[in-house]
Amino acid sequence: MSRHFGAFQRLLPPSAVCTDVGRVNTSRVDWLGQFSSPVLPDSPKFLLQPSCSDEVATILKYCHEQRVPVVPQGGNTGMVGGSVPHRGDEVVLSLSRMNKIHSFDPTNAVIQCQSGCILDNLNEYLRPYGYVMPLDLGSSGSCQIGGNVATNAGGIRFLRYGSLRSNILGLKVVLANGDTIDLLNTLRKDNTGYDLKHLFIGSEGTLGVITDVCVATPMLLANSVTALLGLDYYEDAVAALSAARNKLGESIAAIEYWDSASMRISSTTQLGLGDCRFYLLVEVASNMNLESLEDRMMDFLGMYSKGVLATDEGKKKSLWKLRENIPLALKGMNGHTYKYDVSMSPHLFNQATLMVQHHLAAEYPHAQVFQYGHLADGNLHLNIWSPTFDQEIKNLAESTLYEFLRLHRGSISAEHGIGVLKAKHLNVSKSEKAIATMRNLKFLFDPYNILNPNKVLN
Ligand code: FAD
Ligand code: S2G
Ligand code: ZN
Repeated sequence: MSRHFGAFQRLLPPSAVCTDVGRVNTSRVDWLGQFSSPVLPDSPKFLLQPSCSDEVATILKYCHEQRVPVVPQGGNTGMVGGSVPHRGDEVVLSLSRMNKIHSFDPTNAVIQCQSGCILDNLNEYLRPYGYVMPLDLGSSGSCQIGGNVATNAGGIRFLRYGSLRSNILGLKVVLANGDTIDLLNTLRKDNTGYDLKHLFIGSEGTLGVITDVCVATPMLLANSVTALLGLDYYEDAVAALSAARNKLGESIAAIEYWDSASMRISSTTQLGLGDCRFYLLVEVASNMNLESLEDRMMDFLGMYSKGVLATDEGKKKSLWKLRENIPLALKGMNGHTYKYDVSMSPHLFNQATLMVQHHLAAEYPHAQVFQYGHLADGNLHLNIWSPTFDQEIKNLAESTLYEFLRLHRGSISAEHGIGVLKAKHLNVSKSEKAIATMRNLKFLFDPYNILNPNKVLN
């Protein structure tokens, strides 16, 4: 790899080649600490951090010619091992220095920026204009819009603003051979041939490197009210989903749920809800005055015996913290967490969880199962914890859960993507023909398989 190091030094400005050991080492391990690569004798001891799409094009042109594998990396908060080297010979191409905001058009409500912009920073930039980004994730402090687009990230605002995919108006992408495709445009409507941007949204760095994005931005709403319900049966949570739609309609901003096991690790504070089996967080947001919004929520809450209402920012934040703490608490538990981000009908979440729990209980009584997620999106986050990693637990959990998904035509990945973690299981949710077509696309865009090899398609 040292000959390539010399070449990159010749091809790029010094600031684009990073040899800081700490930075290089952290770039090779994911947020969970579950994916990293073997350190080979010729594993790169540097990472590339270009400042613009031209430098990305220079890098990929060279890597294509020299068959050097590349891992595009945003905030490195991905959950499926897609953002770090897997074999050990890959060069990390970090987009972190590409964090410039090009423009915001308040008439069209469209922001144009480089892909290394951190999600929180974009929200901060938009707030004075009265707009927000159309997604929000627990990782918003470090995930980048380029990584969000590459994973078609979901998050807690999916219910309100739809998929990130539906809010992307344009992209600039550099292909594996160094060609740049400029699909940037701020038009809301543009039916001119195949909509190529959609091939790159959710492609997890395997078809091209996204360098710039155009995103439609929704208005920042004046008022919001948050409520937390305590429920004794899962079926009540699903029923509350329909009741919320009837009572709260278009003002619903988010609906998240979690079980008592998740609550136990997320918080110690008593909320006065007593012991509940499930929790449902419901948030409404609108430009209507706060009193009317509060009345609407009270009307909904009145249907339940255990609920708390929050209108002031501090109280709303503390209710959201209960949900956002769950992944952080899981990561903090000494042991191993097996994460399953899956899609199915909301009716089935608890059944799927109990089935996995039942299959594990006999042989692995120490394994703990947690269920939480984006209820209205049909997106279950089923997590299992055990004191140490156990391949048998992983195999048993996967065979049970993926069989359930096959039976109920669910998806093995709702929002986190496939990465390395699920590449072998794509056929649970996609037909052989569909996978073969994906392979043809991959070959068309990246014939030498230099872009994120072993990710998505194993
Ligand atoms: P990275 O992790 O760096 O990369 C992710 C993938 O995209 C990799 O395959 C990488 O190669 C590719 N990639 C990155 N940048 C580019 C680029 N510019 N061009 C091409 N490919 C690129 N995800 C959700 O969907 N919903 C959630 O609610 C959610 N909550 C989270 C909460 C926490 C606490 C954490 C740690 C993560 C959460 N995530 C969630 C997962 C993660 O934050 C998202 O997948 C996010 O979109 C990843 O963005 P990133 O910039 O960190 O990308
Ligand atoms: C979430 C990310 C973290 C996890 O919290 O909504 O998408 O634990 C997840 O899976
Ligand atoms: Zn999620």
